[in-house]
This record gives sequence, C-alpha cells and structure tokens, in this order.
Amino acid sequence: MSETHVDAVIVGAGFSGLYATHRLRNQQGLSVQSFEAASGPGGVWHWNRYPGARCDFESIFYSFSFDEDLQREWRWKERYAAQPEILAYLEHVADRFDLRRSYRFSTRVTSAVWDEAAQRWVVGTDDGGVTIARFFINAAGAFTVNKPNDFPGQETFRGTVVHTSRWPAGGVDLAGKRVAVVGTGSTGIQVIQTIAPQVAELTVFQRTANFACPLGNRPLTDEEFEQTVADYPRLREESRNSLAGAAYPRATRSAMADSPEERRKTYDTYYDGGGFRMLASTYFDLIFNPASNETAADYIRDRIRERVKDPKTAELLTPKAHPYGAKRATFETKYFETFNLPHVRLVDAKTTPIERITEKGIATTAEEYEFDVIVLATGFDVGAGALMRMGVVGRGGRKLTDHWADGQRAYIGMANHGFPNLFHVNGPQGPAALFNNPTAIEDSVDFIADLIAYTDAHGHRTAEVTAAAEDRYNEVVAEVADVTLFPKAVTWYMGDNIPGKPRRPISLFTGAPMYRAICAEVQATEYAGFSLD
Ligand code: N01
Repeated sequence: MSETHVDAVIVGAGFSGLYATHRLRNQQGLSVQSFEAASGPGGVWHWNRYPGARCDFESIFYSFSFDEDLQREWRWKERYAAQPEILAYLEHVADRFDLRRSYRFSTRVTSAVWDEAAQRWVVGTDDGGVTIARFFINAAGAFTVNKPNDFPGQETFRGTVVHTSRWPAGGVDLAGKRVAVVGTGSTGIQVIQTIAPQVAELTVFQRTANFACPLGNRPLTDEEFEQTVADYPRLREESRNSLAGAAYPRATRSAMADSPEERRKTYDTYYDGGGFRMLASTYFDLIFNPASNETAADYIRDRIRERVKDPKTAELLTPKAHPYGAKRATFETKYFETFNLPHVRLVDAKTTPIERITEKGIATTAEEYEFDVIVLATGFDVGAGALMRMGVVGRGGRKLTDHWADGQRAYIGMANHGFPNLFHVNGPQGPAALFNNPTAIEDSVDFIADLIAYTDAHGHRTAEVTAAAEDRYNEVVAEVADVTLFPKAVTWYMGDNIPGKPRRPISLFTGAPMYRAICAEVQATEYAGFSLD
C-alpha cells in the first residue's frame, strides 16, 4: 500500500471521531484520513449490543448540537434512547455529512511515530498502509478496552461465555437457559433487568451493591419533541452551563439546610424524576459533604429495602461501602423488583469471591454453580486504553506508555508534552466523567480545531503543551478530586477497577462550567500552556 499524505489522521468513528472528521474536513477544509477498527460507525454504540443497552442521559441531550437541521429531523422515540436507536443515529450522521468516504473501517492503527525532521506523524495500520499527517487526533474513546479477565478456566467452560461489550450482532440465545451475570454496574443492571423474563434461571454475582435509581424512561411524545426542538437554543446553552452538561434543574441548597421532611420531599421528587437529576438537581453538596451525601444514601437505601421482598436479599442489595455517586451513578427500570422473581438469585461475590470458571459454570470460594451461559458485565479499562495499544512514540523516541507509566494524564484532557500535534478528544483528565459526552466531545473537538486553525494561521508547524503546564494541570485535577468524595470509593473514576493501574482521577471532577471556563481562558490567552513553533 502506498503512502498517503493528509493534514490530519483521526482514530475512531464514535461521537468523537465523526464530529472531528466533520469539523476538520467539512468545516475547516483540511484533508483527513480517519480509521476505525469496527466495521462501521458507532464507537461504543457499535460494540455494546447487549440486551438492555441504553443511554442514561436523555436523547434530547445525548445528541449532537452542531447542526440545527440534524436536531430537528432526528425524531428520538424514547426519553432515553436504546442502543439500536443511537447506532442508527450515528450511522445517519455519517451519511448525512458524507463522512464514510474519509474512513477506512475494519482497520486498526498499529503505530504512530513522530518524525521530528518532517514534523509529521507517521501512522501505520494493520492493512499495511502508512499515512503521514501533520496532526493526529485520538478519538478512540474511553470505554474501548475491556477489563482484563479476572477468572481463569474460561476456555474449559462447556457453555457460552460472553463479555457485554462484545455481544454478537446475531445475539445469544438465552431463552430457557441457566444464565449467570457477573457485575452490577451500569451494564450489569441493564442486562439483569432485561433478560430476567426470558431465562430459566438467573444468578447474579454481585461484589458491590449499587445506589441505582429509577431511569424514568418512556416514549417521547410528539408534543415534547416539538417543544424541545423549538427550545433547543436555550436547552443547549443551559446544558453547557450546567454541572452535568444537560439542562437539569440546578441544585441551589445544601442538604444540611433542609429538615428531614423537606429532604424527603426533595428526594421523592427527583428519585422518580429520572436519571442524573437525583444527583444534579437535589442538593449541590452531595458529592462534597459526607453528611449531606449520607442523607441521599439513606434515602436510596430505604427505597431499595421497600422494593425487595426478601429481607436478606434486600440487605445484600443495599450499598454500604461507598458514598452515593462516588462510584458512577447507575439507573434502573424495575431492577430491584427482579430479585423478587422466584428464578432469580443473588450471590455475594464479596464474601465468597469468584475463583474460576469451570467446565460446568462458576466456582466461588464457597460453591460451584452450573450454567449454560455466563455474561461478564465486568467493565472496562477506562481511559485511553485504545491509544496505549497504538504504539505511539513522540519526540525523542519517547513512548506514550512510558509517559503514562504513573497514570494517564493530559493537559485539559487534550495534550501531552513530548507529543506535538497529537490531541485527544475528551482524553484522560478531561471533563467527560461528569459531562454529558456528546456535548463534551463537541467542545473538545471545537477547541482542537480552533487550535489547529490558530497554529496554521500564525505560520506555526507544531502545537505542544509545555511540561510545566501539563504538570500543573495534573496537580489541579488531584486537588479538585481531594475536595470531593470520589476518592472514598473503589471506582473506575480513580482507576481502581484495574489491578495494578496507578490510582489517579480519570477526569477533572468539576463538571462542565469550570472545565469550559478553563478552556476559554486558555483560548483567550492565545493558548497559554502550549508552545507553538
Ligand atoms: O462497568 P463497571 P460497566 N468479581 O466497572 C464487577 C458506562 N455505561 O460496564 O464494583 C466480581 O461500572 C464490579 O464490581 P465492583 C458508564 O459510565 C454507560 O457496568 O468492582 N465482580 C462491577 O459491579 C459506566 O460506569 C451506560 O466491586 C466483578 C462490575 O463488575 C461504565 O460504562 C451503560 C469483578 C463492573 O462495573 C462502565 O460500566 C453502560 C470480579 N472479579 C455503561 N470484576 C449508559 O447508560 C468486576 N466486577 C450510558
């Protein structure tokens, strides 16, 4: 395959890569070569086809805002879209903006090496191609690499074992089967509540109970949709200036300022109100003040106990080990009632951990269980895991994996010293853990595109963050994390779910407004923290 020369290589065809391709090629007139390992667009929504996969941000927020016609014409069917609808939406975006022609699908980037003399990235792919680019855009996503398998013996299992993020496109036959689900995070909860009615026996292996709250999904009426479209300019503006990047009512009071009766009323309103409102719209200090947090945690515990009939099962499902919200908030639809069904049982994988997968099923330290299908909902090596596997080598032969030996980090989530002209969309230490992703992605891509335009307009060839700016930002991320309750939990927010991964906040835990203010300040000061040559 011959060498191709372009302005920018973009890796990924999820929300990030599609918008980066559109912005740089269609709006900025750059030549672009985009790559995607999957056979089509979609990113996480291509891979995560497990039963019940659905977004827990409302469709009207979890969507692009960059094109008014697109906003008007895509009629979301449900308040919270399911995976097939989001995938169809992203395919529509790819077609509508003619993005597919810039992509080589089913193609992995295997090397990306900075050529100092030419001031170019030399990008190798597994189809044997070499692409030379001025800019390298990492839009490969944060939930791309699965958590490594904890359980030996998987190859001996006589039934089917499947990780939720590699669910076969043709599905897995679960009807009348004895099924195990390992994991009760966002994914496990969605799978459990969805498959329970289809299977003969369902056994859930739970290590940590979860503060799941009702999602509040339902069909979106024509009236609601039309009203939203008419109101979009305000809603999008408000979203960008709200903590979670979605226009939820803003919490203005401390939980400590209310009486127990007033708090109960507030939590009653938002518990059933849907999604992240329970965290974002009740009290502003839930994630800072342990006493305030405990009031919400207690409320949710009470609701779980009310909903689960068997007191022992209810106790096991009641979270006690971490503050509410310190592990990523999860949402459910009759999840707790699932455990009232006679064919559903809960195994305490904390007290009796899973030791291995056997020929017949799963062996814990206490017992061996027999299954036909084992579903692993054990999560991801969250962060730039995909990029870490692309063989990235920067200035002076420095490997990105060495640069990140103590943990992944990036100045404003977008750039690393020693890796000129390489930018991450929503990368490590960006805002994405607390910021509705499509909106955060648009902000990140717009910043990168503006920086490239500025670099070109001023006759520079490279933009590279200084070591001092990267270090200082890293300190800020740690300082912010320390005033929150996130470090009090064992959580992927801190890298804890992967054995041996350095403990470091995966994100800047300020929410959208402060992160946006930092980026605006960097832009207003003509890219403070970057050295332009
Ligand atoms: O992964 P997780 P996920 N033995 O890491 C358990 C996004 N998402 O795929 O908590 C037994 O949260 C683990 O137990 P513990 C969202 O951001 C979004 O569910 O470590 N159990 C936990 O219960 C989410 O946060 C949507 O003790 C083991 C589970 O596996 C992120 O993706 C939908 C174990 C893993 O939970 C990841 O969610 C779905 C072991 N050895 C996902 N190892 C939306 O709605 C792990 N576990 C947008």
